[in-house]
Amino acid sequence: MSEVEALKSGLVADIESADSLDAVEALRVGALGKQGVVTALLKTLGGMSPDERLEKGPPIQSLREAVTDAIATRKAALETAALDARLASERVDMTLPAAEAPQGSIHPVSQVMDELAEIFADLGFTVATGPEIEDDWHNFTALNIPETHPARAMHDTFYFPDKDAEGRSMLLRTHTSPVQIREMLKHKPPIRLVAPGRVYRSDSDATHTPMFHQIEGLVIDRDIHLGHLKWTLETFLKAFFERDDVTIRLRPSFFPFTEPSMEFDASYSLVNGQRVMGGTDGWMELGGSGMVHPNVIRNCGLDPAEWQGFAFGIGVDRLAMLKYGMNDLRAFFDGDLRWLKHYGFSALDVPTLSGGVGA
Ligand code: FA5
Repeated sequence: MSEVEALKSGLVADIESADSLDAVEALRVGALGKQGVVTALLKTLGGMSPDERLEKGPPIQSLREAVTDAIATRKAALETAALDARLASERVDMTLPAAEAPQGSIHPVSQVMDELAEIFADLGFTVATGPEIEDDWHNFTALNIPETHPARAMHDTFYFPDKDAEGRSMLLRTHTSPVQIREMLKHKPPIRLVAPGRVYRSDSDATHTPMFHQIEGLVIDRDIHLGHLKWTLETFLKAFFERDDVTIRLRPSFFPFTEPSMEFDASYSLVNGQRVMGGTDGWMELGGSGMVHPNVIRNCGLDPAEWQGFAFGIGVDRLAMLKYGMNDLRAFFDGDLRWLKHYGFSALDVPTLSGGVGA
């Protein structure tokens, strides 16, 4: 056997028996590295005559190829074995009891959103959604708030600096009311829906946060009147707070998209500094409501002489505060795990009307 043949079988045997990726790497450097034995042999080719190179070149090239292939094969085998070992050691037994796993909890806002959907579904309402990045027309103009209307100033809007591709001013929606417009344009009445979601305003104190949640309600049909609105709000609040003695106060108000308009408040009492539903210590504003303005119905291509309706918008975070006795809205968004552990809900507490919405 020639010297090159002997070197080849020795190196290939060493590589095949290497027991770690580090050992393969050391063999690679020793053979193919700058100072490696195979590299040294390859370098000798340059000083050979053409005849000598024709004779000695092929065995040296074959040595290089054999060593390179052996390294690649061994490396792949060792990597596969390492992955198999890792997969075996990190296997999770899905049949273990849940108590063994770390437990998360449901945020009160998510819980309340589920409770609201459950109550309104029982009253025959569907659930609709709309975009949080909204255009000026859906958020304001179509809702009977033209560009010069002073009501725009009430909303502390976050505008985007640039217009979109179609030249529209874009903003973070300030309320869920634009979903009314989107749904009336999409579906023919009768309409009976709720639209829960995030809304944004430049506003911050104990009862106001820059991002908060609202749920919109919209009913459009023939012969709808204020009595339907009052019954719906009362029935909903009684189911939500799970008590029949819930007191509501309706106050005349103004929203450009409803006529007449009213705000509704719920009474609370202070127990150890916490606001708890019921009692006479104060009124907490929950939302706005009214009969849908004829201009809004017209803006959606419907005839207000034929179709009437009512709408309401409720602050979901405030509902959660009142029901679960929290006094600072800002804590909802602090991401403090201790707060969540105290107020959070088990993932298995799914609200149902038969089991209790606040279960
Ligand atoms: C509205 O947003 C109207 N779109 C509601 C409406 C809908 C009226 C349909 C008529 C018909 P208002 O700005 O009052 O109205 O907000 C409604 C509720 O959201 C308030 O009553 C309050 O509960 C809640 N809210 C308002 N601003 C904040 C805030 N910064 N943080 C938390 N909750 C807020």
